[in-house]
Amino acid sequence: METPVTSPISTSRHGHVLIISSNNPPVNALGHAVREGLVKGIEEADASDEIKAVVIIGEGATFFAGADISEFGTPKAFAQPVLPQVVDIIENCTKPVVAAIHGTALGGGLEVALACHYRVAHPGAKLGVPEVKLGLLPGAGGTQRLPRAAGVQHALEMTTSGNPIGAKQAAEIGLVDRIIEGDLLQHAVAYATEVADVRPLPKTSERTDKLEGTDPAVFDQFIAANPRTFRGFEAPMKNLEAVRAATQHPYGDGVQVERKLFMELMAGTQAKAQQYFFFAERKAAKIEGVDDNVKPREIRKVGVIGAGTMGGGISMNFLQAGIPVTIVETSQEALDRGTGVMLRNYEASAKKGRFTAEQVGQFMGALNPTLDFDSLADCDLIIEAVFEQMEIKKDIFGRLDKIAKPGAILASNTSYLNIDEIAAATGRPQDVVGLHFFSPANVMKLLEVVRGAKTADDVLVTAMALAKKIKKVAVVAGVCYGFIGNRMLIPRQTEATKLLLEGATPAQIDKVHTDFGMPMGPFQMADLAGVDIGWHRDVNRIENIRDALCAADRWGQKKSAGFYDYDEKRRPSPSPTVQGIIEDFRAKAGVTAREISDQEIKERTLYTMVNEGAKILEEGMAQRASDIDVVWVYGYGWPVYRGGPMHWADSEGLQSIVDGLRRSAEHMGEDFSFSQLLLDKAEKGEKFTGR
Ligand code: 3H9
Repeated sequence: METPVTSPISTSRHGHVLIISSNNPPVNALGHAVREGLVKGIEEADASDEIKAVVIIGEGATFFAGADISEFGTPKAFAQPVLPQVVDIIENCTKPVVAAIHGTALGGGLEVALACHYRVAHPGAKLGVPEVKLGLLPGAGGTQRLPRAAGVQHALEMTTSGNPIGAKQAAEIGLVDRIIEGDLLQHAVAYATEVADVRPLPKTSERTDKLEGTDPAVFDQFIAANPRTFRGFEAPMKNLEAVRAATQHPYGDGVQVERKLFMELMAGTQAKAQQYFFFAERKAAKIEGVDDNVKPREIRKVGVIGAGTMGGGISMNFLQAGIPVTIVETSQEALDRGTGVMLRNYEASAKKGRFTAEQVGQFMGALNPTLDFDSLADCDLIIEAVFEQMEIKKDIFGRLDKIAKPGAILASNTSYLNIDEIAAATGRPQDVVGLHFFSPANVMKLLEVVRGAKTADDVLVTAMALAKKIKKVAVVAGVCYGFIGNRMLIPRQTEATKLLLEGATPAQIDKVHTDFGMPMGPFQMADLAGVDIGWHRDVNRIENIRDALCAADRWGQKKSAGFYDYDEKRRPSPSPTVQGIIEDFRAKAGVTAREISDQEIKERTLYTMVNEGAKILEEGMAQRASDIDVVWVYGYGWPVYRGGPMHWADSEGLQSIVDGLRRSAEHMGEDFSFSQLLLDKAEKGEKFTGR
């Protein structure tokens, strides 16, 4: 027996108003069945004399959050009616159609709303066209209707940034006709009744008022004012081109341009990578082997040990999420310095309009700075953020074991050290977990959640839930040196340094990375983070170029000298001193400089990272290849349009990665060994990431 297919779209009548409601959880994505149902709903309205107006509304959490991304690349995406047809059918309805928006009207969802004759919205609603973040552009008339409704400048900002705006701003710029405080459906029906007889029907596609007099120079000015938006990414420029077309052509022709640009983007590798990454990010939240029913522990108060850069940044996350923080230091001076930095950071954000002065007051008011370690006793989660020394950490965890309340989660922010060893310093290893924040911890979105051998499931679940609450993207990592992100930096750093000796310059190596799309190369990163990290002045041994730089007081940007020289505006230039140091080492090692190709740099610094990622996977230190990609995009700025190292390797072809590594193996010597998983997958023609 066939199961009856129920449509996610239902219609009901309220007087003379037809209500078309969509029930397609979780986000009312505009999959094929929804599109079909919407068209049927409009046909019903057109066919009935009784019906004078229509309301389109979403059930559950939201209005339509866009096209169904999981349909992309499948025949369903092209199954009729496609979204461009649906929006035209809505706009051509003979009765006024009102979009009733709550939650989010995103992408195709906003395009549906723009095709409606009127839009009303709940004050908390958000409206936007995030397609650019998926490597696309609004492909259902959005690039043509948006500038007509909101003007060219807003359309450019919204399409190229992908960031949504709130309902209030949407009303100010003409995207929303009325904000509705009370029951959305009831008021939307009343509004529809109010406008039922207004003719002609206001059609956004027919408007030209906001396009008239557009200065053709605005497009170049916009590009010049937003260079970072356009760097490396293909989609922002095509969004801009589509909006420009709205100012040059009548609607029907503009839509043709939009379609062509949309299809070009859809066929490209960037859109594939960015869509892959959308799902990768969401998958990262899922923990293998943990039952869905495991409930998180309640976290009402957080303790942080150490008020340095990390401890302060970590605390800020919780304060902003409304969770009070007790921060502990060993000296009043360190405590005052740490809280002073936090306050200054907040004040700087307030100046930029990110927070109000009142919010800053609330955040700082919820911070309890103290020298009394015992005042951590009532915290539900305590995060240690002190020096990277095992003995110190063990001592702290031993003390915590004595004072923390039963069930409190004890976390370490270590970047490299063994969580199991730290946990063994307590009598409750099940409550111990690694929470590796990235610097600056109040800004960087990544959180590595390090799962110890004995970490309890509910501790992991709590860490993941809390990450979401403080707006981080969390990835589960196993216990190994450097976890996922920093571990993959090691081969890159090793080879980059060796390449200097063999004949490359810091600038050449960095350029290969920045041309690839990374925000900076290995040596720019070293200068930013501090060349002296991990350097022991007291040992006073100069074994490598880094030691020599440190001994010459070249600690990086903070000293205006590192691998590069820096001027007073922190602009780098190649350093003859560094070149001299490199040449000295070369001479001592008896190495003759040779010409190094960019391809070799790529093989030894990027392909080796893929190889290390494969080792991490085969050892079970990451749950899935896509988690590694999430770490690198959010933790180190790997260009999202390349999907992350594992997805990128897949798109290059694993065999070509293996071939490149084989070519460079003789130069890498004993520092390099192949991941068996990489070799196997390459041989079988498999991929790491599936898509
Ligand atoms: C588009 O519209 C193209 C058109 O212009 C042209 C067409 C011709 N499709 O994020 P969450 C899933 S492009 C399919 O955790 P939140 C998501 O995978 C689209 N699935 O929730 C997850 O599944 P699971 C433009 C989607 O509350 C679940 O829903 N629109 C879609 O933190 C919950 O998601 C966008 O780019 C989708 N469109 O945030 C909007 N959206 O539970 C993309 C979500 O299995 N979506 N899912 O892991 C978002 O930004 C956020 O999901 C949203 C909710 C803000 C809506």
